[in-house]
Amino acid sequence: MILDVITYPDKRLFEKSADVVKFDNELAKFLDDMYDTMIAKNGIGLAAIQVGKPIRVFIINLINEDEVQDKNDLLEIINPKFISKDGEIVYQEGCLSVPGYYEDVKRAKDIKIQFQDRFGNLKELEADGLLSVAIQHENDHLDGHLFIEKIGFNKRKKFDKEYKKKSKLKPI
Ligand code: QAP
Ligand code: CO
Repeated sequence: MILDVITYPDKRLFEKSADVVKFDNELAKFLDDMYDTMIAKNGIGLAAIQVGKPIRVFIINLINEDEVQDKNDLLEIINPKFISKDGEIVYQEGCLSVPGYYEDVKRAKDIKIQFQDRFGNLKELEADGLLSVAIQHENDHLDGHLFIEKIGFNKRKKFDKEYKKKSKLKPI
């Protein structure tokens, strides 16, 4: 089932999500719906709060070397905790909740996280490059943060002005 994606400036995007405690069929169904939604909207990452559910869950499905978005590469990350962050990387980010806007964001280059899978099993993952960026971007959603909070002051001013103009033109 494809869910509606909440867009900026919806206040729910600024709420902190709560830990998952029940690893049941309802969670499994929700993760499947998140995947369908991310694919339908042409995304590579999606956090639960973006579809209105304030739980510490996100999914990431990057494009591989053959330029295919393979479901076998799907990552389902629940209750993530950062173990380490090192170095710096600048990457041009976008977000399904801020459609049509892309800007450079500086983040840690190398990260290590601990998380749970859909069954509640504890896992560890080391990442760099785009996967590291995607994990940090999605983890920010769990704490109520968007990438537009990490762009410079002047870029943010310009964004607010342009985005307001755009939403005035949008039909309801
Ligand atoms: C987060 O972003 C991310 O504006 C996932 O019109 C960002 O899937 C991961 C999208 C940067 C890694 C690097 C955005 C689709 C998708 C749009 C997305 C749009 C259509 C964004
Ligand atoms: Co996002």
